[in-house]
Parts: sequence; C-alpha cells; structure tokens
Amino acid sequence: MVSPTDFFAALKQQDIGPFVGVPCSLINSLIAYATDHPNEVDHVNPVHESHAMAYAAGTYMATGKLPMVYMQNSGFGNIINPLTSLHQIYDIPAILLVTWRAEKGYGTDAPEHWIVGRDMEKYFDTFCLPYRIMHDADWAAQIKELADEARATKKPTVLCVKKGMFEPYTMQAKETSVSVLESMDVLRALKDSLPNAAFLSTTGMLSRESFTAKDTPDFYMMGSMGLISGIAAGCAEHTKKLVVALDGDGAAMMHMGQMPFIGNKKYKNLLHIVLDNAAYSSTGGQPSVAPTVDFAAVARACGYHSAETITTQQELDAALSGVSHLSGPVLWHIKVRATHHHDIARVSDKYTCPDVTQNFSQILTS
Ligand SMILES: Cc1ncc(C[n+]2csc(CCOP(=O)(O)OP(=O)(O)O)c2C)c(N)n1
Repeated sequence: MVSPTDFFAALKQQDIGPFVGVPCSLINSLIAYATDHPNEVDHVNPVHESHAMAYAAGTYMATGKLPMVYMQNSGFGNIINPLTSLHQIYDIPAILLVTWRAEKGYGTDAPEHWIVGRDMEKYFDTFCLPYRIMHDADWAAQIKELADEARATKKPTVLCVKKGMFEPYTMQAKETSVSVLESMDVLRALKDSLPNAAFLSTTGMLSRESFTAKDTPDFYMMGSMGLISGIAAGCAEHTKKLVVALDGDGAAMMHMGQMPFIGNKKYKNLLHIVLDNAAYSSTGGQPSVAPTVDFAAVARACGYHSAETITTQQELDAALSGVSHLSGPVLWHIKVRATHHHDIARVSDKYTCPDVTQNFSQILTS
C-alpha cells in the first residue's frame, strides 16, 4: 500500500498539480490528507467531475502545470464531454486518476458500479486514453510515464486505481456543519408526517439512512448522483400525490441546473429537501463547498414558490405542521450534523434496483 505522503511527494517530484476532483471512498485517505495539508497539496473540490476538468484546463493554460483530476469511475461518464470537446481537441493535458469500483464486474460491489466497472479498460481504449493500472511495485514510475506522455502528446492520460492501494489516513479537519439535527431523526419525522407522499432519495448516505430510518416503498436511488430532483419533477408532472425529493448537499450541487427547470414548471406537488451535512458523507466525509451556498435563496431565485432554511428542531416542527397546505415547488434546506454511520444497511441488501422501481411505481400510480 502507498502512503498519502509518498503519493503527494511523487506528484511534487513530477510537478503534477493541482489535485482536483470529486471524491470516491477508494481514495479517501488521499483527499483527507490533501484537506489537512493545504500548504503542501494544492487541492480543489468542484461539485461535478466535468467542472474539475474545466478547472484543470484553465489551470494548464494559466500556468503550464499538469493537473491531476480525480474521480470515481461512476464520474467517468460525467467527463466525456470536456474530455473529447475540450482537452483532447485543444491539446490540454492532465492526468486523470480514475478509481475502479466493481473491477470484478457484475454482482460484485454496489449495483451502480456493475456496468461501468465491467468495461473500464474498454472505455479508456475507446476514448484513446493511454492508461496504467496502478501497481504497488512500480507506481511512482507509472506516474512519471503518464506525466511524460501527457506532456509530450498534450493529451490526458489515466492512472486507474483499484481498491486497497492507499494506506488509511484519518482527517483531522473539524466538522463544518453547524446544525444539531441528526439526519436519521429528520428522515423519520418526515416519513411519519407524510404517510401518503411518494419519497425519492439520492445516492450517497441519504438513501441508506432513509431506508434504515423507515423502510417505505420509496425510489431509493443508488447511482446517478445529483439527478433525484429531476426524477421527482418527472413524477410530479404525472401524479397528484405529494412528491418529496430527498437530496444531499453534494448531490444537489452536482446537478443544480435542475432547479431553474423545477421553478419554471411550478410543480405544486413537489417538495425538494436538501439535507445538508456540508460533506460527502458516503465517500468518507470530505468537506463540500455547501457552507457557502444558500440553497433557499437559489430556489427562490429559480422560481420555487417558497423556500426556507431549517437548522433547529423547532423550525423543523413548524415546517412539518404546515406541510398539508404546502403549495410547491417548495425547497427546505435542512442543515444536519455530519454523522458517518457506515455500519448501516444498504438498500441493495434487501431490494434489487428493479424491485425499487416496481415498488415505487406502484405507490405513484395507486
Ligand atoms: C457521478 C458520481 N460522482 C461521484 C460519485 C461517488 N459518490 C457517491 S455518494 C457521494 C457523496 C454524496 O454526497 P452528498 O450528496 O452530500 O450526500 P451524503 O453522502 O453526504 O449523504 C459521492 C461523491 C458517484 N456516485 N457518482
């Protein structure tokens, strides 16, 4: 296993940086170390993998430096556009650190990784990306080769990282969430107060927490990070039921562009809730940029009927007491504590993805 200290020392030796991307649990020790050592590692955390590619392109043109863009293989799909229509045609190099969840393919790891995990190497070939699968023995030489090739060709190259490559490192940085509310309590209260609503929850810790707090026939999304409010919009258009989209701060920011659409369409039966723990909890609790975002103000500016920020039990109780008269689209920005209970059940322990679709469709159409 490689220590984060050695890894970043090797990047420094090859003059590679900044280290920019969206987290994956397979590299949480690298991100934690980078977060704790801002003077040693130039680390930047945009909200979407394509934004990381864009930032890297800007950095290269401004400095000539060779950035490393990190992402989970789930996020590889998010970079195809800037990869092929920015970096590769404008001669803008970078090293892409792509993690490899579900490297053993179908039926291994969580279901959202099966299809992309099965074919990683084919994707690298298809997109003309020279790559190395990181090896314990010669990883530093691999990084040098990838850097040399990226610089010589002015095109991106890939360091593909499997599970267990990096030594653990525990982040020292303090919790940035200011709330006293616990997400599991909030979720239970929401589900108890809204027994007839159709709930959808985002990938991340939220679907697992919602399922554990109260197992109702919801659309528990395990992949497609950030798309829950868009799916909820499609439901709200076609049902009279109250549709509740449970979003995470990281997920909501990843596809915030759905909010102007929801505001424009004025779905009266849509309640969009952002449970904001100021972190990417499910990939290791890396801080997100949510503390500087006023989600309620964004929602109002996008045309939601109303929006509020909730940080206390009293505010939550008050919001829930008026929920039967709700006229949407409404956004509640609920700030919750960043708790990292990784021992809780996974939805996939009980339901397959098609089960989830079927159960939820029945609720929507009943
Ligand atoms: C496109 C994409 N990028 C990255 C990931 C890896 N990932 C899964 S959950 C998650 C964090 C989600 O954070 P947030 O929405 O704040 O929810 P939390 O886990 O804190 O509940 C990340 C980065 C992913 N699944 N898909």
